[in-house]
Amino acid sequence: MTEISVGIIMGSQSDWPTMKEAADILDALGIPYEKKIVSAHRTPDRLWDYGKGAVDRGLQVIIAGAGGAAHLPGMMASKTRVPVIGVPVQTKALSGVDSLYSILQMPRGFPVATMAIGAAGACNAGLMAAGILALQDPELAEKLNKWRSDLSASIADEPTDV
Ligand code: RP5
Repeated sequence: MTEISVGIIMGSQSDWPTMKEAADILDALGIPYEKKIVSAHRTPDRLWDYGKGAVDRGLQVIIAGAGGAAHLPGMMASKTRVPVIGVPVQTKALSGVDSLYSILQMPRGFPVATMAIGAAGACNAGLMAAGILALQDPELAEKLNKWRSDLSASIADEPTDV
């Protein structure tokens, strides 16, 4: 796999520590991606251009993370038919419940596949993107199967005092 098939976009530099969890999964599975800051509010023209060009540039999945008034994933879903996976970034003021509700409650017709709040959601967004791509890519499917069984194998039978 050499072509960039996944776009990771986020509303701010401050989202990167969270969104890096998605990038780490894609790195681990050898999936090429790009990462961009695209803010629905601060750079709306950038959002528009990104959505407009997504299909022609060969993107197959977009992972979009934002916090607070988190309009980026939904606006991106309005602009492109490329599937959008939304990551609600945890916020200081409202712990990310604001982000979650902003991303989750899309109107009929324009879905965003919304993950959990924060780092676990970003990690799962990477895995969800991998699962989508693996449907058409047997080599990636094998890698994803191994990643999953390695995770299962790493879980202890019994808890210990730590
Ligand atoms: C949102 O506002 C971003 O996605 C970020 O989560 C939040 C805060 O942004 P900064 O003020 O840290 O740049 O647009």
